[in-house]
Formats: sequence, structure tokens, C-alpha cells
Amino acid sequence: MDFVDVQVAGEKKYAKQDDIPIQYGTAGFRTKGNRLKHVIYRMGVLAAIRSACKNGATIGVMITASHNPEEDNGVKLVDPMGEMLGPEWEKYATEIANVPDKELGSALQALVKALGVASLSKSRVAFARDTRPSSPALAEALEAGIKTAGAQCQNFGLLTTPQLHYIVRCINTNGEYGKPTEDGYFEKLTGAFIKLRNMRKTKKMKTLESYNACLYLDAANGVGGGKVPVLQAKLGELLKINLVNDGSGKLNHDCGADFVKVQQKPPAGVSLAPGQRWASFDGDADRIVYYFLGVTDKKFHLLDGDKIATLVAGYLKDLVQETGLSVNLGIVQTAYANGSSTSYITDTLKVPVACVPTGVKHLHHKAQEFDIGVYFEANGHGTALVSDSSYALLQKSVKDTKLIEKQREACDLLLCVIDLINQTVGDAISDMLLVEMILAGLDWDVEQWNKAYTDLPNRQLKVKVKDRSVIQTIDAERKASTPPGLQNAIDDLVAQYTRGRSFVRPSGTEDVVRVYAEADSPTAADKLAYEVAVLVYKMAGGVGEEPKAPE
Ligand code: NG1
Ligand code: ZN
Repeated sequence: MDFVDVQVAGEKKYAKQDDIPIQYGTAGFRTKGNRLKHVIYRMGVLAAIRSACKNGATIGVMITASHNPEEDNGVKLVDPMGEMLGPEWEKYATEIANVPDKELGSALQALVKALGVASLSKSRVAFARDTRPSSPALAEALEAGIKTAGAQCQNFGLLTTPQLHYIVRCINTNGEYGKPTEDGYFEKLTGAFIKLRNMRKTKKMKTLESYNACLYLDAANGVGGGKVPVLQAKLGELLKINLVNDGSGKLNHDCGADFVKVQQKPPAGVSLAPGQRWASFDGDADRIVYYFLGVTDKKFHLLDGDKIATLVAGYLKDLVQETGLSVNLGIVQTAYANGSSTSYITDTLKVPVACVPTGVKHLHHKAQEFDIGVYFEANGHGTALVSDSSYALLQKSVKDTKLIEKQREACDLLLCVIDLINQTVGDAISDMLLVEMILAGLDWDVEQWNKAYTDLPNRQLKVKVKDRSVIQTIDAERKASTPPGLQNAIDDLVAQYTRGRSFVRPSGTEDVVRVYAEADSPTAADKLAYEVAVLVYKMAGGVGEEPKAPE
């Protein structure tokens, strides 16, 4: 096998645009869209090699930069079961993306030799893209990479990130997980949603009188916006979605899940009527947050990833109990989880909770240690994973006449809930249907959901430094081990605040250091975040203007 054609096309049409190094990070490669053509061409070839290493299983490639500004773009590889690329391959991706044009063929040659790959003719790659202006040209570069490498390729056009993950899993399980099409995706999710809503009715488990089937949704002007009408057509009256930021405005601009979570306010230009239930997707629809304006206090309340995780875990825990089966359940969070949510999980839900470093791969991996593992980042990315053995146990128990009818019913219900949950990755559409189903089943409105616990006021800031790698962290990113003295200084500040907590870490997707702080009042949280930001600026080589004191 040689890479002569790959080398020629690489030098001619997909030559490096600059020599700035780029790294495959927590969310793949991400930078300005006009810097990515060569990277994505090369990732087409790498995906073909990965497929060969997986005996010809289909590998997915998604072109998106998620919640980043419209002019950014990015690329992520999807492994055969729909999970993120195995971390051991991140270094190959980084190496191939950075190698000089003239050495591309030889670098690929060396890689296939080291991996023992003899041919790419049986390799398969499936890909999709989001709605960014730079995405079509990047998709062409990707297709060229896949085809020039000699692999087969399937272009799924515009998809949400989780839809592509779902399709990859369907293809590689020969349809066992579902039909490998967008239509198959909607059929599976809406089929489960409709069945669950009807099961609740026929079994008279709850009346649905106070559940308001009207949801207001901000699609961040992203790829999710175009998918909502398809979903709506299948749901009819069961859920009426009023869509804003459907894709006609600028992507992620003053809207979307990241904006709402970080700014702690509604998307620009929308006015919430008290009590209305609102949700925001991010640009590629793998994150969702809910929010509302209080009926009595008229204040903005955010129901973020932590609130979704506790709602889902509480519901699943009750259902598992009803089955009477021995199935353990756990929740996985990151340091960004609100302190109140962690206390609520431990003290009220009494469910084991684990904390891992930021990045879906860490959460997903940890969640797999439980029979049912619910994982959510505070920003709204998350899902619930069910182990193969627990799934098989439920399938067996649903028919087990030794169990009482109520137990068999609970097993049936739980199996159906699992069908509603995307098992590959966090999915805004699936999570939205899950939340809506649970609220309807519990007969809850947003106020009742929000009452579970009260978030500690919190603030996130960014600090620009010369080299963010000077900050290294330990203890699931909750402590900085370098530069020397920084953590002690943070600890001294935190000690001055009631219920204070703060940590800093280098971002994996932006050239900044992130600061998080929480305390017993918004003013205290803002002040603590500011003081810690100043410490980072002074002790970790801040550039540009010093952080500004809160007003
Ligand atoms: P970084 O930039 O490493 O903080 C952000 C999110 C992550 C994850 C990735 C991937 C926060 C604080 N960080 O990572 O949770 O979602 O983007 O998109 O929300
Ligand atoms: Zn996203």
C-alpha cells in the first residue's frame, strides 16, 4: 500500500494553510474554519485507517464546532459503537494533522506499518456536517481524503452530532440499535416517547392534567433548528414546540445553550412570560439547558445539566426500585457541577456520585462502571448509559412469570425509557424528549422541578495567558498543581467566603484559562471569581488587560 495519490492531492489541493500547530483535544480539532481544509482532508485518510484497524467497521466523522462562533469549525472522529475516538488515537490525529505537506505520504506509510494495516479497500467512513458557512467546502475536503485513501464513503449531509453517532452505531450493529438513517433515528425516539406517554395514561399511573405540552425552544440558529419541524410532525399534539433561532439568524450569536448557561440569562431578543418552559440547544444539538421566569418571583431560573441529571437519575432510581432487580445506578459530574447538586444527589437521592475531569470521554468512561450511569456536564451535555448485562436482564425479566405484574410493567417501562435515550453520546433532542416525558409522568411544571435544590450562585470567567499549559491540575481538575503557590493562594481566598469554592483549568477548546467560583450570594461569587482571575493573571503570565472588577 502506498499513499502516492494522497500525497499528490494533499500537496496540490489540500496544502497546509499555515504552520501553527493544532491539537486533537477534548472535542477534536477546533479553530477558524479557514484553517481546517488540510486537517480535514487528512482526517478522512486517518478515519479510513481507523476503520481498517477495526476490521472494516464504519468510522464516523462530524464537521462542527459545536457552540463556538460561526466562523470557527472543527472535526471529530466517531468510533464504531458511536462513542468518541479512542483516546490512544488522539496522538495519531495530532501527528498527521501537523506533518509538513512533503512528509504526509511517508508519515501515513509509517503509521499503517506500525499499526499492521495492509489495505484500506475494505474501510468505510460515514460523515455529516453542521450548518456553518465553511462546512460544505470542508466536507468536500473530507470526502476527497476518504476516497483518495481508497475507502468507501457515505455522506449524510446535514445532521446533528448525536444523529451521526447514532447512525454509526446502527450501521455497525447491523441495525440492531435502529435503522441507520435520520428517519430511523426519529422513528426510534418518537416511537418510544409516544409509547411512554400512552403507557402512563393507560396504566393510570398519573393524570396528565397539569403537564403543559407547550415548549419554547431556542435552536441556537444551528443544525438542530432544521430538525425540529421533522420531529414536530411526528409528535403532533403530544408536544408543541415553539421554535426561535431556527437557523435564520447568526449561529450561536447571543443565543444557544452555552450563552444561556454562561451568561445566566435568556437568548437576546426573546421575552419569557412567567411560567413558560424554555429550552436552548447548542449549535450541533448535543447540549440542552432549560429555563423559565418564576411566576411569583419573576426571576430567571436556569435548569442546567445538573438539574437534568438529578431529574433523570431520580426518575430512573424509582423505576429501578419498582422492578425489584439488582441494578445499580450512579451519577457522574465534573468540577463545574454546582455544589448544591452534589449535596442533593448524596443527601436526598442517596445515589453514588463520581467527579471526573472535563470532557465527555471522561464522563462516558466513568458512567460505564455503573449498571445505569447518568452523566451530565453542567453545560447540558449528557446522557444515561445502560450496561449490556442490565439491558439483557430487563429483557429477560419482562417475560419472567416469577415476577409480579407490577415488576414486569416497570421492566417494560424502563426498556422503553432506554430506547428514548441516545446511548452513544449526549443528545439535545433525546434529552429534551426524556425531560418532557418525565415532567409529564410526574405531573410536574418547571417550578416543581426547580424546587429539588437551589443552585449556589456561581460565576465563570476567562483569563488570557501567554501559555495556558503552565497551569496543570490534579484531583479531577479541582486543584492546580502548577504554577507553584497558585493553589495555596486560591485556598486562602476561598476561605474568606461562606460556602465558597473555586478552581481554575486550561480550556481544551479555547486559548484561555477558565475560572469557576461559587459562594452563598451572587455578589460574593462574582467577587471570588474576579479575585481568582487576578491571581491567574499575575501568577500564570496573563496577557492583555488585567481582569476587571465586577460592577
Ligand atoms: P473547555 O473549553 O475545555 O472548557 C468546553 C466545555 C466542556 C466540553 C467541551 C467540548 C465547559 C466549562 N467546558 O471545554 O465541558 O463540553 O467544551 O465541547 O463547559
Ligand atoms: Zn455541541
